[in-house]
Amino acid sequence: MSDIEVLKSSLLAAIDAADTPDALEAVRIDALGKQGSVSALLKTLGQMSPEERQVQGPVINGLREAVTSGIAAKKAALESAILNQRLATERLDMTLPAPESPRGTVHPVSQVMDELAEIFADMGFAVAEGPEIEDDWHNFSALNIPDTHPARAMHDTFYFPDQMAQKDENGDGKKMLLRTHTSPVQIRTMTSQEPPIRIIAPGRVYRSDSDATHTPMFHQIEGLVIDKGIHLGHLKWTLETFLKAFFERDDVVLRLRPSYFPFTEPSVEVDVGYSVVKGKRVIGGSEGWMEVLGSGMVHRKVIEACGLDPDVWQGFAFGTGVDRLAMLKYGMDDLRAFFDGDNRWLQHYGFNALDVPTLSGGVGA
Ligand code: 2NL
Repeated sequence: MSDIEVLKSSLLAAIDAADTPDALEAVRIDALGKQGSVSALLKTLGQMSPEERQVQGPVINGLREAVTSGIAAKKAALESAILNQRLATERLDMTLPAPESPRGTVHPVSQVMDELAEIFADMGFAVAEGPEIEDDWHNFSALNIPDTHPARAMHDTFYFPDQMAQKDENGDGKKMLLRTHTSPVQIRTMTSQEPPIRIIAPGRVYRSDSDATHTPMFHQIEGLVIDKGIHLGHLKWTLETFLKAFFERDDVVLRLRPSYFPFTEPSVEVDVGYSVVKGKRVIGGSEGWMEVLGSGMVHRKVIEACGLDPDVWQGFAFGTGVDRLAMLKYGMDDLRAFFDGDNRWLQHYGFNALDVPTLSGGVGA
């Protein structure tokens, strides 16, 4: 056997014997590294005569290839053995419960929205949704709030720049804005569906207003009923039934006060009575009054603007802040904390995702 053949069989034996990636790497450095035995042989080729090189070249390169491929094959075998061992010893049973209690919670605003949808579904109301970017016709004009009406200024509207105006059917520019209330959703429902209509429209609304009790984005829910022969009695029954279900008390007392909204006539503001227990206000009784809702009979101009005959169709509407309802029901006192995303607050005030509100279970239980 030539020296090269002896070296080859000893290197292949070393490769075969290497039982860890580290041992194999040591063999590789020994043979193919800068100071390696195979590298040394390759260097001798340079000093050989052309005739000699023609004979030794293929032999030495054959050795290098045999060692290189032997190492690659062994490396793959070692790695798959390690993987198989890990697969056999490490297992993750995806059917086991999470090792720690679930961390996510349902935000109080989402919880209250789900409660409201459940309460109103039971009274035959569907949930309607619409765009948060609106045009000024759906947000204002259709609601009997003309261009010059002070309510437009009162609403602290976020307008988009004029370049972003959309074209209406006549090619006229429509001023675009972030909706200041969810009323445009109800306008869109009235212009696209035949009465009778019974909907609630919950969602985000925007006003350029920010202090301890106002955030530029907040949540509103409005309700709308359009049918024949609807009157204030229907409004009062609906709101009383809703508020008793929401606050989960039969002793909820309502007080209706005359008020003004451009889109309702007459307009009614609704207070609920509270009593003071251990220095804290609780809903129920009538020691004091808290304003919770605005409402009224839909103005005939609004019904007309939606293409309906106000002598045939009448209705009532109401609106209130979801954030405020959540604060009242669950005893939170800082509105701004709602939108901070502070995990400690969410852990404290959040709800279990598996507790879906139901009337039979008590909506907020
Ligand atoms: C409030 C008062 C209110 C309405 C909203 C309404 C919608 C249509 C027609 C007529 Cl399409 N009215 N919505 C009516 C009265 C009051 O909201 O204080 N919201 C926070």
